[in-house]
Amino acid sequence: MKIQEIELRIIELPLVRPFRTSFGTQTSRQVLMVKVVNEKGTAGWAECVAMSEPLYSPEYTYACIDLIKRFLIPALKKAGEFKAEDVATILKPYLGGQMAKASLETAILDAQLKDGKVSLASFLGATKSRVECGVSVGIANNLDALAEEVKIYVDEGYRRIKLKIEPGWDIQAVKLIRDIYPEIPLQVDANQAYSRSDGKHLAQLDQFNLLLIEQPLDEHDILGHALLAKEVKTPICLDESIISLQSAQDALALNATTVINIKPGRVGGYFESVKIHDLCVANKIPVWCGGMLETGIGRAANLALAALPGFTLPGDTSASSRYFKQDITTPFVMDDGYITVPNKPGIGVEPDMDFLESITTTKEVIK
Ligand code: NPG
Repeated sequence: MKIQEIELRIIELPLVRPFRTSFGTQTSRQVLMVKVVNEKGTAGWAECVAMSEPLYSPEYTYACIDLIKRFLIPALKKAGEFKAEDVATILKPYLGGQMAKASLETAILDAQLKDGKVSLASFLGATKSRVECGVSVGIANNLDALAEEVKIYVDEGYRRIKLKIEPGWDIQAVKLIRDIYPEIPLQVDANQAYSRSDGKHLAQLDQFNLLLIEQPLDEHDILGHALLAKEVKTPICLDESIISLQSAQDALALNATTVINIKPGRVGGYFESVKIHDLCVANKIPVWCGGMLETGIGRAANLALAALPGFTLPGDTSASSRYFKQDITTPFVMDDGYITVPNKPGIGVEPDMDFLESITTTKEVIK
């Protein structure tokens, strides 16, 4: 394909309730939407999962826009004609920027698959038509509020609960939810909030039969995670540390992780995600699909990935209503704890343009 034009648009979507993690509280989701139009006039869509501030990863919305405009689009234009499969190689000289790169690659892939009339799910090798849904529960104001929020999700049918934790909001919160729901699949996510000396403290979580502890330590501290894995019995799962196939290989070789959360934006796209999936399948490492408060555009693509056979744990692939009163696509609805994987060509969904325009804060078209 050849690029005819690229539209970069920032939207601001309010969240149904504040989402607090160890790195901050979000009340709305700022999203960079990327639309790529190819030489046939076919439009492909993707969203960039970077947040408005560099709190979860070094990338943030305006840095992504700068990278995309200043370096990535010119590199693609210089390449002339290419396929989605070539995008990562074309952009490789520019270091980092996985989220920005993933958004371009995915929009290009969406257009390519639409032209070829192939769904992203079948293109990636999906074997499931629906995927099991988990939900991520933010840090609450108090234990009563936590129990109340978890009850809403359990009643809605979510099949796995993930509690956000940080020092001061961990053992008691987990004990409370485990006491109320002795059987429910439960896991925790620290977003790097602990340090190497917290091993004994975190080992107290072993009594609650958790599926995993996600990213307890700094993203660069692979050795620390390997040491921690010797102190706690609960499986360690890396998220922020896994930014590529190489980092997944290293973390596995060093026994720093026994479960991996794959987020396509964090690793530079869906091709890299499938490579990590395949590595994990070959090593009998369970994987699950993470979430970054995606709109229906990003959610659709994540569902396609989560339908691959190695995704044996429920992901953060919640219904649209978990985060948004109104989504920018037809909302993803959960039925009996599952969401149906889109099967139309490309990512399988289109934005509602009227609604998209109404929540757009900036927009520019690059020819
Ligand atoms: O369901 O989309 C979702 C959110 C799941 O907890 C979730 N995401 O650390 O994994 C995370 C966290 C996150 C959200 C990270 C937003 C970065 C931005």
